[in-house]
Amino acid sequence: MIAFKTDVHRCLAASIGAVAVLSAAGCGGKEEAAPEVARHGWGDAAPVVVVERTSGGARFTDEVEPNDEPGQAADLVPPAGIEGTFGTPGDADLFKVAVDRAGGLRAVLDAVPGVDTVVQILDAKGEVVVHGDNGGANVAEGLPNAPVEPGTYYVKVVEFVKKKPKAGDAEAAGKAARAPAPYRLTVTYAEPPGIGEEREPNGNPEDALPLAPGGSVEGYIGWRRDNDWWSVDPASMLSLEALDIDIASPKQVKLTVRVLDAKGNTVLVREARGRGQDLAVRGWKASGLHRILLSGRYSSHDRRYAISTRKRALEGDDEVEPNDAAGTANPLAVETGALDGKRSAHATVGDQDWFALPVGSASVGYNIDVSPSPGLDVDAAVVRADGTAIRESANAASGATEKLLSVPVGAGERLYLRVTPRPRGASAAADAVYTVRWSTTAYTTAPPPAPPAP
Ligand SMILES: [Ca+2]
Ligand SMILES: [Ca+2]
Ligand SMILES: [Ca+2]
Ligand SMILES: [Ca+2]
Repeated sequence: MIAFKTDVHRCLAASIGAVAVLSAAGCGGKEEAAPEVARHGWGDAAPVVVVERTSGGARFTDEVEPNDEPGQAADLVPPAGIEGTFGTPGDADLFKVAVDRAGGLRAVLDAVPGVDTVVQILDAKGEVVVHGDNGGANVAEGLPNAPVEPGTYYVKVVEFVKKKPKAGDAEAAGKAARAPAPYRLTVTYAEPPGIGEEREPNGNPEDALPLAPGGSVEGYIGWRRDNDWWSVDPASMLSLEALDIDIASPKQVKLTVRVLDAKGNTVLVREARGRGQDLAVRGWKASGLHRILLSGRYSSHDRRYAISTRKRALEGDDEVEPNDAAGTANPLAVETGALDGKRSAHATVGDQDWFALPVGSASVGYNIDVSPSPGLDVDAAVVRADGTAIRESANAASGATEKLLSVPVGAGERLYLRVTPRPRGASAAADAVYTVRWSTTAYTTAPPPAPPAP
């Protein structure tokens, strides 16, 4: 039987089996290129006639069912495209790729109206190598640079359905039914990475690619649980220099960045509060090799993140990161024995700063002011090493100074000033700063003065 059809996307017929599909004029084809008719034998299936169209160097062919299992998958030679159809809800379509080089495979499934889709790359055994699921219905899915070696792989596109109706359950099948949904899939080899671009696989610390202090790199959070490792060796930095790190986020991804020391201990974490939020670390200073692990919720096949770093000469009272816990606290007093002083610090997304109050041989009181830049809202507290607060100040107004007055510190007692940016407004800005001013006063355990009436 020969079925004559033009554009499967407009003149869709559900009868694409092991039958022929031939292009003809008259139904508003979306590809203007003159179709070329070829005869293909796909696996053990009967030979079929397919219409070949081209777009951007990729040749498009029509999907042929059944193709839900690796053994049924039609061959696909990149660069190539498929025009297919999600037939029954939860339909899976597999295409077999004989990869001829080590590098990256790129697969992009255009947005399908009303259908939530997933794209995967499977290895020769049918195991999932990477899983792309960035969003719900009407969202393009893709994998920018799935790591491959020469050999057999499968590209799998599937409609995500919460619960596939059981075979024979006519009622459930009726509820889940929808019109056949055409789709367009493109599979190409990714461009080889240039200098400063990630090279997959880089999902393990030993695969970390170098990020030179003062340099920049780019990469994709390209699929679910894509972890990208970078290594930073601060050996080339001067003793008074620290690194400012900016991470520009793709708008689809909710990023997390971790800095780990050579032993694999996490020394610093910054987590975006939503998709597309940029991250920053200010004044990072370390000795020895460290690694940066970038990961994210959701992914992007078409937009890269960028990590850029800049060396900065520290002033004497500048904060040094990491200082997000008691164990890494900066000293509150820059000069030993001082009775008052000042510190300057940055408050970036997900940041917390700890400053250790001097341990004295006599009991003393502390007055501490924390003054944020306009638009920044911080909370300040004097706390023990375990985080329990001795005194807190949480003025809700942005840019308002937090005051901690006559905080008693006993002889030999170790306490900390903890500054936490509030998760709102300009607290997120990479250049939000605050100043800490402190002085000593008489030791008293009397309750602090009552706050002014609102
Ligand atoms: Ca199928
Ligand atoms: Ca990646
Ligand atoms: Ca800070
Ligand atoms: Ca900090």
